[in-house]
Amino acid sequence: MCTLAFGGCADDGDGADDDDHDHSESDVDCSQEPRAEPYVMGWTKSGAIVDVTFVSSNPAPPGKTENAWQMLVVDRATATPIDGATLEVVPIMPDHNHGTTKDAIVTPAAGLPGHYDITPVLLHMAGYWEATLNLTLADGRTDSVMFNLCIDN
Ligand SMILES: [Cu+2]
Repeated sequence: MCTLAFGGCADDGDGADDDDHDHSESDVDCSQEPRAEPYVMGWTKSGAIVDVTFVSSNPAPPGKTENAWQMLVVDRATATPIDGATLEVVPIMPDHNHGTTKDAIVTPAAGLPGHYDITPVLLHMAGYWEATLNLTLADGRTDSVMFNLCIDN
């Protein structure tokens, strides 16, 4: 039995990814989720080295589906767009101890300095998600930012 108690859902030991949540999504009310921030174009999170900004989301706001995001990465010190970075997006639902079931592909957006297309960001369940972006810059430095968002049913 999987509950929403602190610590999330225990693994049932079958070795499989637990996609068979039995907790309800129907009572998700994002207006009552204090951990989440509303999606807006231009939503920016700062790491130690970089600022990462939502240029677009399709759909907008992000939904319970395969989302296509475009992000802008700039150097915080110089406000210069950063090309040549390696990005990885890791969405998790901390209340349920699970991630997503699909890896997003990240590609530099042609002709747009510092812009990266990230798709599909599969948020397959309504509720509170934390999408962490791990970045490795061309010079080997690493940074990360986290977007805290709620997905409506
Ligand atoms: Cu979940």
